[in-house]
Amino acid sequence: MGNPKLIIGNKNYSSWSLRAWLILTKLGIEFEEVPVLLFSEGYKEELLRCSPAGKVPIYIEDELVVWDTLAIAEYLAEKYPTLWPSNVKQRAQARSISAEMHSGFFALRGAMPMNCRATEREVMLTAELRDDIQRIQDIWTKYRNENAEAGSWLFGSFSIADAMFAPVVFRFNTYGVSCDSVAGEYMNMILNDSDVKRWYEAAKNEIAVIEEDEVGIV
Ligand SMILES: N[C@@H](CCC(=O)N[C@@H](CS)C(=O)NCC(=O)O)C(=O)O
Repeated sequence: MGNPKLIIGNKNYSSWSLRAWLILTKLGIEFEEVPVLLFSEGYKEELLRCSPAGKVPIYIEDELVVWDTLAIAEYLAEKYPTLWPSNVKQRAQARSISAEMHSGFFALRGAMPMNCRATEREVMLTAELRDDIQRIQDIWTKYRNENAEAGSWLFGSFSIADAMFAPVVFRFNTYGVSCDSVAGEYMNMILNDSDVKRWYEAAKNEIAVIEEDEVGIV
């Protein structure tokens, strides 16, 4: 039995890769990172050789292949239950906001693609985009306020919910979205997290450019 593998895309652009990577990294288990440059020649065939969905992230443990971020997160949480809050009601809340992120926020995801190394980008704030931004700040504020005494993550300790929102922090940073106080503190905490910083440094050193994710240049 070797170490598990995580196939990820470009660190600068692949928000789903960041989520799965952060979960594994926070567990502190050894795993092998296998980078695939998205949209480079042959990348799709390479992904399809590993997973029928042909998308990153892909988690491989011996014969087992798990794809799709939420499925990877849930599989890991079965083995490492601390990835969800221990309280059943908080667990339901954490799952709700994680699922909300996984299945929604299309205005934000469309208009503000993750581009970790880019700064001072500006995009048009449509009503739908404003609503997504507000909803995310409301989520951060509510759970930080409720769990402030338990630690600095949404539910006190790090959980899958924090990983789900980590790429949003990079998005807000790139496109100059400022947050209210409690949400702003949470955003800064994530930006200063040592693992998130490690991802960011690697993203900055990448040279591949995905043109369609280079938006908001002023
Ligand atoms: N629902 C999937 C989405 C995965 C996804 O869209 N990954 C993107 C990168 S962030 C990808 O593989 N893009 C390359 C492609 O679609 O060919 C998940 O949660 O993992």
